[in-house]
Amino acid sequence: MNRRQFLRNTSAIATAAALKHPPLAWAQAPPTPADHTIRIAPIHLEIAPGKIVKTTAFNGRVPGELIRLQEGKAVTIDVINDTNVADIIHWHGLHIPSKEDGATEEGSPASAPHGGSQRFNFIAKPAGFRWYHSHIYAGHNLNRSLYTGEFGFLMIDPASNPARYDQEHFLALHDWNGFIVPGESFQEIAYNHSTINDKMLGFGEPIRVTQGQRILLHVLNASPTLMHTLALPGHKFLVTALDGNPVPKPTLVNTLRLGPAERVDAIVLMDQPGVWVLGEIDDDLRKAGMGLVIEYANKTGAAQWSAPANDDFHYETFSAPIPSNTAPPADEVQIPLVFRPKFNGPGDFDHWTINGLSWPKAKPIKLTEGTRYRLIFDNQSNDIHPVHLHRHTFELKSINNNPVQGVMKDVVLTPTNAKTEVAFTADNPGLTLFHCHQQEHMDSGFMMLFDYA
Ligand SMILES: [Cu+2]
Repeated sequence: MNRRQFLRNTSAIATAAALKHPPLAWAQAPPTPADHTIRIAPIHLEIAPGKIVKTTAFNGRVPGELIRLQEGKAVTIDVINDTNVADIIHWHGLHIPSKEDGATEEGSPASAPHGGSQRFNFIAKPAGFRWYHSHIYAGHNLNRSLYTGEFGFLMIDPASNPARYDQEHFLALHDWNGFIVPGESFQEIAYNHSTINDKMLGFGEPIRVTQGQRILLHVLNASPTLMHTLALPGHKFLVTALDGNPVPKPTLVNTLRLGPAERVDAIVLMDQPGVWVLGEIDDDLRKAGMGLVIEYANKTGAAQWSAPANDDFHYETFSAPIPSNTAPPADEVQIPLVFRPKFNGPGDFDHWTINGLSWPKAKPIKLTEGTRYRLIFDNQSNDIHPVHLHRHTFELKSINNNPVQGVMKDVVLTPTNAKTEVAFTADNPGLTLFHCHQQEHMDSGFMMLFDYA
């Protein structure tokens, strides 16, 4: 609170003193109570008995509260920052104005430290599994932004919901206590612990099921930097939506693979009684805690794990039939975007460039409202990048020359040394951020803006 705000609030101090929280330094006076209030504050999170992670989180819990909205309805959300650094929350996967989107690069205001607050107003759309998370720079500070517990589920329910299921579970994958591993020529980030929601494997409540039930899983990869692949021995996942958008061809698969920020909706038919581990297929990550127990009624004993027959998760699997002519339409405007690392000297992270330039030097690319664009991601690196376009949904068109049709997403994993094509209609004027969702890549320059002419 600055001096002016302090004076303005003096009369309220007597009242405020009786309250638990001090008067708030509102950037804009809040006229009415918000529908939701999110307080960002430090917490001690117990991810297993005696294993405490010191982090920051929303409303004292990880993930933050499930925000459930009705498609097409207006919502107000207050964000209050009780940490000691500026922070901002991004509403990931929504088609909302730049000012409300929660990215300072697009002009959304951050919340000042020590009680600074911000009110967000928007119409909830499109329907589907979205999420919200800190969108602040972290750099080498692995206690900020997506390295923390600052993430939560945001579900926008459609006007009519045809899905049939007996139980619904929201699962967020996260890695904790990141540290920098010095490499010979470049640095990497590793983690001490992994969790699904707030608990390591074996320490959370199991998902209790009965034979014949259909369990709907909403899985979010909220890891700052790691891809994750899950399996459930003896079961398959019927994938119904990617990034919250129904897929053209729901298909049974052995694994769910998610890059940072990706979401998968999948239904699992419970038809193999037992006690099972739903977990990371990577043994080290599963042992670090990434998993949870699925327990059938009247079954006891240690949870069983076995590796899946294969890792069969590919975007193409869920595609609509491929048309005979896959050439881009004549009126589609192509935008090639080349991703390359720039060696930054020994002992530092690589920097990342899009068409040769790193943020903030990259010039915004102009879009014309109503035009259809094809982004051609040319990943000339040995890293898989989960690239994210704000405020829009795109259609996957090809992955490494394999055509895809009708799969709608807001993040796509672009394979190494290959081209990935997506198409979208410029239908939401305003500054639009595009970046790699791998926190360290994003912080090392892998970011640019689109703007409307
Ligand atoms: Cu990246």
